[in-house]
Formats: sequence, C-alpha cells, structure tokens
Amino acid sequence: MDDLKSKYLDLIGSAADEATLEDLRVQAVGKKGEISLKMRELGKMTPEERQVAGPALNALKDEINAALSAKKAGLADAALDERLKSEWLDVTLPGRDRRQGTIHPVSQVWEECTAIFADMGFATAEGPQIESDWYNFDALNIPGHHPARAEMDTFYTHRAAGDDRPPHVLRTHTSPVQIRSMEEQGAPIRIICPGRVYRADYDQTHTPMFHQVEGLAIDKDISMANLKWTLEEFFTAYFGTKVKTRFRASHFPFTEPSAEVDIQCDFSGGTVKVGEGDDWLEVLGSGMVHPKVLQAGGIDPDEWQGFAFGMGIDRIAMLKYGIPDLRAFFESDLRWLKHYGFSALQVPTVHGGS
Ligand code: 2U9
Repeated sequence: MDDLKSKYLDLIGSAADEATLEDLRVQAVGKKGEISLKMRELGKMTPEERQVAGPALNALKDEINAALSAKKAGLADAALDERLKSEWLDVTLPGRDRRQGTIHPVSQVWEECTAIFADMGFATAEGPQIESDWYNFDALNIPGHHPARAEMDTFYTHRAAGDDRPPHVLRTHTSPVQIRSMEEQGAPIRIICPGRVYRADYDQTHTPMFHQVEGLAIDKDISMANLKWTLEEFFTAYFGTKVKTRFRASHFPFTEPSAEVDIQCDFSGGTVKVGEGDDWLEVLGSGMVHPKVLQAGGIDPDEWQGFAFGMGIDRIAMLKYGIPDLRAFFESDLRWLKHYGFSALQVPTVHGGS
C-alpha cells in the first residue's frame, strides 16, 4: 500500500499537464484502477484483515484524489502565470492615432449655403439627377438648336433598341428642380436647389460633374432690387465681410432681363481677397424668370413674377478656402485638403476682410 502511495504521489507530483493527470487518475482511482482492484479484493479477506485494509485503502484513495486536485490547481495557476507573462498589456501606452476624416469642402459649402438662405426664408428643394428633355431644356425655354442641347455638351442616356422616346439627360443645371417645385407648390415660392450637375466638359477649369446652388423667389412684386439685396446678404454672410456686387447685362434663355453678377475683390496681393479693393470677379448668373418659364411651371406670368440665380458651389468653395486647383476636389484626397489648410474642425479662414 505504501508502494502504491509513493508511486502515485511521485507520478502526480511530476505530471507536466492535465492530460497526464487524467491518465494517472484513471490508472489509480478509476473504475478499473489499481486502488479499485485492491478494494475488490477486500471481499476475499478475513474480517480482521478487512478492518485494517478497508480504511487504509479509502484513506489512500482520498489522498490521491486530493493530490490530483492540488496538482490540477497548480498546473492551472502555472498556465495562467505563463499567459500573464506573454499577454500583458501596458494600459499606460498612448492610444494609436486614427486617421481623421473631414467633411469635404463642397459638402461644407453646400451646408453653409442652405443655412444662410434658410435664414432669409428659402426652403431647400432637391430632385432627380437624370432628367427628361422637357424639365432640363424645354420648360426652361432652351430651344432645340441651343448648343447646350448638343451631344458635345450634354450627357444623354441610351434608349433600348426600338424605343423611339427622346433620351433622358444627366441634368446640366438644377433648374429642373425649380420647375418641378413650381408645378408641385405653385406661387409664392422661395427655394434654393443645391445639387450635382453634369456637362460633357473636362479641362483645367471644368469637370464633367460639378455642384450648383440655384435660387428662385416668386411673388406678386419681386424685383431685381430684391435679387441684389438677397445676393449681397448672402455673400456678406458667406465670406463674413461686407461684399458689394456688380450686375452686368447678359442673356440666358430662362431669364429676362438677365445679369451676370460680380463680387468686389482685390487681386493685387497674389491671392483673391473678397470684399476689398477695386477688382471684380464673376461668380453667378441671374435675372427675372422668363414668362414662358413661369408658364411651363404652371404659374400665371400675368399675376406672378420673380428672380432666379445660379452659381457653382465648387467655385465659391475654392474662393473661400483658398483652394487654387480643381484637383483638390476631384481627387478627394485629404493630402490636398490639408495642404491648403482646410479642416472641418477649424473655423474657416475668410479670404476677405482684414
Ligand atoms: C428657373 C428659372 C430660372 C437660374 C439661373 C444662371 C442664370 C446661371 C450659371 C452660373 C454658373 C450656372 O454653375 S454655373 O455654370 N447659372 O448663369 N442660372 S439664371 O435660372 C433659373 C432657374 C430655374 C425655373
């Protein structure tokens, strides 16, 4: 019995893992283990022998079970110590830098425009980017022979073979949204329409997709004076400095009379400073909505009149944030934006004022 005890206690003591311990448990105290076999022999003993051997075998079994449990706990502790040595974490280390995203300047300016015009009572309207010929051209009094309608200038979609309906166009301005709004809500109306527009044009100063914000105000007695006030208020709020405007007579099919609008600026120092100096920079087109266009939108031109204007968001974003190159937008590359000092978290630097 003593041999058995020292044999198993030694083996348990030197077991290197749980699997070895389990083998030892089966060998020693399992159903067919050595101690169980010895217990079966108790029946063959005399009562005197059994009285001595029985308790001794039970004590041995308890001792081996206790040694197995203690060793198992020891192995688990050792394994945990090993893990703690290899898997430790220095919670005092500084965190890893995450690349920070920023709002795109075009999106930021889009939001700035909607906020400034909202303060002046203009709601925002949006519409489809793929338009019918009617909404993009005819309703806007753009005649069939107008160069804008040529395939060279406008992207057309293809109809299926045998489908003779006129093709759709990628809208060339957001003006169709105004026609749709006029049809839907009638007059009076005060809306701005920001959105993506498409023209088949790509060179150093043009991209095939760009962003516009157009405005429309229709009421009983809206005039060019209201247009000038609205635009000066807008530019003053947008550039954060008083900005004068200059109107030059122009021609657009959808407005009569029409005017191109320049803003006051100073070119002398190498950068454009808006709201200073004696120079002028063209930034938008505008005019009084043509009676035929009002009619196309379902509004009676004998009763209502109004102004409309259109400008490029990309262009006014470049002016405000001093971005000299269209590629800054086109590549949507943070390196460009950082290079030109733009960050959504920064208060924008106004290129104008003092
Ligand atoms: C309706 C009636 C009239 C919108 C107008 C312009 C003049 C204009 C250009 C400026 C730079 C487009 O982004 S740009 O290339 N826009 O010159 N847009 S008046 O006139 C409208 C619009 C809708 C119903």
